[in-house]
Amino acid sequence: MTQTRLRFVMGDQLTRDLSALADIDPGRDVVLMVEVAAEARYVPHHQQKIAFLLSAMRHFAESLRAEGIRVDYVTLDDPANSHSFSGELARAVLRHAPASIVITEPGEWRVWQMMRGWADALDCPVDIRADDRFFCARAEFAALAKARKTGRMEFFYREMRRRTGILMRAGGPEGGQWNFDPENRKSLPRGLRPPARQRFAPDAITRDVLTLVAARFGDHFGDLRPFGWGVTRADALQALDHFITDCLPNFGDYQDAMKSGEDFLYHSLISPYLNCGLLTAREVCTRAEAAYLAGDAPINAVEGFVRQILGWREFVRGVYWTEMPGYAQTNHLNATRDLPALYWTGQTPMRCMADCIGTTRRHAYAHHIQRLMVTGNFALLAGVDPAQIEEWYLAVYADAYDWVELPNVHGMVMHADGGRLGSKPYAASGAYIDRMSDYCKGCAFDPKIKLGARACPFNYLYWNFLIENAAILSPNPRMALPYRTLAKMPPEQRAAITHSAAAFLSGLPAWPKAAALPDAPELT
Ligand code: FAD
Ligand code: DLZ
Ligand code: SF4
Repeated sequence: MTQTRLRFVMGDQLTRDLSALADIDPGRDVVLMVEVAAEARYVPHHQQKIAFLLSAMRHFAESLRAEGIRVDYVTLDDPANSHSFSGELARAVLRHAPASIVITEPGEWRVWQMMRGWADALDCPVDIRADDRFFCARAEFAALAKARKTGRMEFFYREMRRRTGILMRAGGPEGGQWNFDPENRKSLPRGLRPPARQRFAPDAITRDVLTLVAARFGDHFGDLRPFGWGVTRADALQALDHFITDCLPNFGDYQDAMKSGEDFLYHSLISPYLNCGLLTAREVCTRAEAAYLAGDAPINAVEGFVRQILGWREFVRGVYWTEMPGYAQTNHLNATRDLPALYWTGQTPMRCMADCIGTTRRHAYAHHIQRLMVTGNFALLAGVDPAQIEEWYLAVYADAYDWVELPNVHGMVMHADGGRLGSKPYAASGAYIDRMSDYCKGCAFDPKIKLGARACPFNYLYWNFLIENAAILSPNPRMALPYRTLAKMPPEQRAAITHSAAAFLSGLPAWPKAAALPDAPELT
């Protein structure tokens, strides 16, 4: 009899076309899937994130079995479970004595390091295959980097448009320009209600998982219930349909808007599905392009959406794999402050922070501008240690894996990479949040006041950040404008800013002290 090949599929590889499942022979091969506590605990993942992944894994295993494929599935409550990938592979090798182990390369450097030791440790050949679910292969990005075509996201993105033909017409960009971002910065007009979002009622498998997660990880951050994420490919396709029909037409206009009580606005909510493999980037971009070609969504919306996936998502992955492991080690702005407890408690009188952390707690989700311009901006201005804020982002979002979280936080938010990802830090004062949201109305602080007890902390923290980092940031031509303004400030004003910031920051560890989290909005 021909010897078994063991096909090892991890939780973010739930794609039937995965390279590790190509050429599978149901008569000979076994798929191995393992639920292990190490993956839930290497950072303390949000309870909904763990439940989402475990339920999606169990449903994926069912769908393979329905095809007649043998699946060896180790559950979290299996008494013999060693609770690590390496330990479970070792046990599976003893069970199946395979001729080889077939795997798709992982999404995280941490697992990549483990994986490279498996052939020797298990004394079994390991066939590691490329993850071809991305538009740009790791080697292709490295080659583009050598050819100096990956310096900035925008040029990489244009190259990807040309290579894929997505949103291209007669060799040029559809709509006559590559980027419609300037049209995509509207705040939400009063009276415009975003559509109710589709959520998925837990089935028996998900209900079992919810019970398991509550018992084992009930001490982790985040509400476990209500749980509304889809957990199958059919669910994910339904969520995509709903987005394309009901939200995409307005996605561009209100991409940067924030509103309390509106956790999702017109965003797609598909990142957890994309990142665990239930949707592919190609099908998502194709669907959005088709909506544009059919006249169902305007170009600013469709281009804005495609840019996030074909541009940003591919770009951050490329940067991650070409720059790791050194990428995670840099700390360009020498930031060292401990992560304030308010990130876990959500208790703060700053309404914007309380709202964004509340959304995160309720859904294991916050949209991009909340992550970038509220919780991210605050960590940047407060000088939080990059490693600590990175761990928070990796733990709390259902879509977070190191390859995508790290460049966004280390690079885009914290500028800890010295500008590899973005040419300048996205630092902003309270005026930005006031313009793009309704958070400031009803906040204990006032975005128009610059100093003093009622001043919005983002105001003096912003100028203090510029003062503290002047030696590093002022030579950057893209920072010339704020540094010119700073240069015109009288010394006593600068001293007052420094004083207010120091007083605020030294009081931060004493928070939480006020403001309960906002009530959950209704989900339908
Ligand atoms: P939409 O707004 O509908 O966008 C569509 C899709 O574009 C997303 O699903 C996502 O796949 C992609 N996308 C958009 N922006 C980015 C980006 N900057 N990088 C990569 N992909 C992008 N995204 C993650 O998938 N995982 C993370 O761990 C993650 N961490 C982030 C941390 C910070 C500090 C910031 C600023 C952004 C982070 N992002 C992350 C990017 C982005 O915020 C999320 O992809 C997005 O909010 C997911 O919600 P959505 O599906 O509704 O996205
Ligand atoms: C995030 C996660 C969690 C919580 N649990 C598991 C698990 O039990 N089994 C599994 O295969 N994957 C899990 N994952 C996703 C992994 O962390 C992810 O596949 C790796 O980080 C990829 O590099
Ligand atoms: Fe946030 Fe400042 Fe506005 Fe309050 S005033 S909501 S702290 S930006």
